[in-house]
Amino acid sequence: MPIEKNLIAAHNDQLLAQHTRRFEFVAENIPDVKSILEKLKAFQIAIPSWALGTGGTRFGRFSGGGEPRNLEEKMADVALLHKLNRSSGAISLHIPWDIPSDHAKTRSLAAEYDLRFDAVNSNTFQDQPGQKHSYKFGSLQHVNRDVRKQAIDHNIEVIKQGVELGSKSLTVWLSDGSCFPGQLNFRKAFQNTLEGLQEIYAALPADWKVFVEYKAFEPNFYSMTVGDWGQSLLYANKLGDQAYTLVDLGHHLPNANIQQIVALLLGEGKLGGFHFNDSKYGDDDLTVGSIDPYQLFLIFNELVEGMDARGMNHANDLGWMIDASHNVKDPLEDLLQSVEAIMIAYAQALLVDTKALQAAQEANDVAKAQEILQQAYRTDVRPVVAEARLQNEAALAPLQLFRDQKIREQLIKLRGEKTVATGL
Ligand SMILES: [Mn+2]
Repeated sequence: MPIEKNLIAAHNDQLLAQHTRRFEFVAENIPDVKSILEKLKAFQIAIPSWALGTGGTRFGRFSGGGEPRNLEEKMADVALLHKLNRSSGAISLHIPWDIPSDHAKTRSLAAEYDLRFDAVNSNTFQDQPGQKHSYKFGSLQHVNRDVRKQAIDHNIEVIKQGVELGSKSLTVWLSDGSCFPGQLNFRKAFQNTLEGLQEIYAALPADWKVFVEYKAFEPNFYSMTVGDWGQSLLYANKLGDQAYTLVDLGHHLPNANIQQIVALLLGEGKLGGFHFNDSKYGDDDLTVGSIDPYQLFLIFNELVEGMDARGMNHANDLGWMIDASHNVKDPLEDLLQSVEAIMIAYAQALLVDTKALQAAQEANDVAKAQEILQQAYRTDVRPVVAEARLQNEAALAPLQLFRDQKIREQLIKLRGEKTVATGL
């Protein structure tokens, strides 16, 4: 269900005068606004194939209408988001929920939509129909070699699927761990997992990366075998140069200083990818920036500072993805809000007067350092982000256009009132 270019142009025409006034007002005080706009225009955030349906909790799922029923429709939804904001030019597939039946066809559809394939994701946290061994007691950590082998083979299969699509990375998130004291020998679980990851690593093409994602708790509640960034970094260091840690914002214990974790991982050259979401209590999978936009800004401040220090390309050198579910919102509206929140935090981080901040730090001028950060954070950069969209021929106000065009209603007409996307 494509949105025509002329609809976007008409929408922009309507908002242009107001936008120009707002943009000129803020741009006047940003000396390098042109280079910030170029960075914003280049920045792309991958949409995971599982985020396009209404998510659920352990207790229930209340599907919305017009959800995508297959991979082609999921790609169409991402294409729609990308048309609206030109910042969602990648899709991240989850295997086995989204195994392409025809790779050439899937690739050409992606090219038509101007989408690339971001990291592919394996799944050893569920048992699939017909699966020989159960992951009830873990996958790569499992005491039984046959179960571990099955999990390794699955990950290698996911790499093969990714190669067919032109993806360049594999994300491994393991639900492995234990629910009760005594259930698991921690050291053996770590060793089994490491050996499994080593076999998977050996199957990586030379130009691929593997991301080891960690999570503090859930579904296991006593221990997680990749439970924090330290454990993930241990695996990544032992695996080799193609292995990196992946930071999912929701996978920390409350009040964790994620910005510091990001800074240290970047400093070690071991930060590979990012999963954006927001949370109040744990892995809540809420809309990015909906709970703590200041923390998101502080994280981006470390990302920008750390990437610049290493001469990295902001747009391409890390994997950026949203990883959230939407229990009570339209998934597409939620994703538009999430991308907007990421772009705002990124733009604010680009505004930070780095030289002045470094000088304040060197002088132990704590108050000044805080002023510098908050000066950037409290700047309303929404018109700057909108201007980047305008220059990319996207919509000045994507969510408004989505609603004005009654896109969800059209999707319901097209796909039906009761459709359920594969995923969580
Ligand atoms: Mn994640």
